[in-house]
Amino acid sequence: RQLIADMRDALQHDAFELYFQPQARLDNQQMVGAEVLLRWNKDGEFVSPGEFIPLAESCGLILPLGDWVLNKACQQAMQLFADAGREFVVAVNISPIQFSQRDFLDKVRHALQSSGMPAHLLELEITEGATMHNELDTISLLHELHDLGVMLSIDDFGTGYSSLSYLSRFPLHKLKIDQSFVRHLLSDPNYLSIVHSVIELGKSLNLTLIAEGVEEPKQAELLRELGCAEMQGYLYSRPLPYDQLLSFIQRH
Ligand code: G
Ligand code: G
Ligand code: MN
Ligand code: NA
Repeated sequence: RQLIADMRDALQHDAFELYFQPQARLDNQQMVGAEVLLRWNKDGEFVSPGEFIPLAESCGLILPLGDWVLNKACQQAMQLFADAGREFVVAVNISPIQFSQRDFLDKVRHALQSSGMPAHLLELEITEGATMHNELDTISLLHELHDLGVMLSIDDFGTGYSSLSYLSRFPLHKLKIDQSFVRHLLSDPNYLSIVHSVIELGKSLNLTLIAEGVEEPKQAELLRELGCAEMQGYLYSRPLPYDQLLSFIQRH
């Protein structure tokens, strides 16, 4: 496909850009982190990662692209901390294909070392399911990443089909409650029950909970009452390019 060739070209010519979506504590609205979201400006138009990430995964380009994102995220994070005069956690999405490579740990170590990024400020978002089919390898890799000091979160929590038993065996820090649950939180009691249960589960396992896709103040209020610690969504901020993130931080 032409789009694959265009992607290779874009990677060589720096046409990808990182956006950052701020994350906040629900009790005091303080910004605690930001998720890195990849953007591709293709001839003046943005192509959605929902479209090009699966394509990059299907042709292997996700590996050099994922490396680029990881390194760029650490470099820009260090620059942001300097420009903003404060530090926060920066979360990077990791494709299951990256995660299943033997040299993934080395890649992470390299990104930290070459940027000077402190490990505890880097969060890796992995998804349930695909990463977990080879459980023993997954567990040992997660422990090595944990020992390196990085934060580990489960993205889109609740949408995969893996058994929940991995939660007790993986050295995780955070669960990201998928936005599909948050979207129906106020209108559908079944979703309220699910979110309530996920929060209780996370709390009992000592995991930080962050709700994704929070768009309305009433959703934030209910999530806070239910015991969810953090939020991410349009209510707090859209994903922002570097300069806008910097002014967002300076305003908050
Ligand atoms: O930013 P947006 O909501 O359009 O992202 C759509 C999807 O693309 C989300 O599932 C998000 O996790 C994924 N995505 C965005 N940036 C990256 C990235 O750098 N790496 C990977 N693997 N996925 C990403
Ligand atoms: O799969 P992942 O959770 O990484 O995807 C995050 C995606 O969700 C990004 O593409 C981001 O643009 C999108 N997003 C972030 N906040 C909101 C929100 O409040 N509402 C909606 N509809 N999408 C959001
Ligand atoms: Mn994510
Ligand atoms: Na998600």
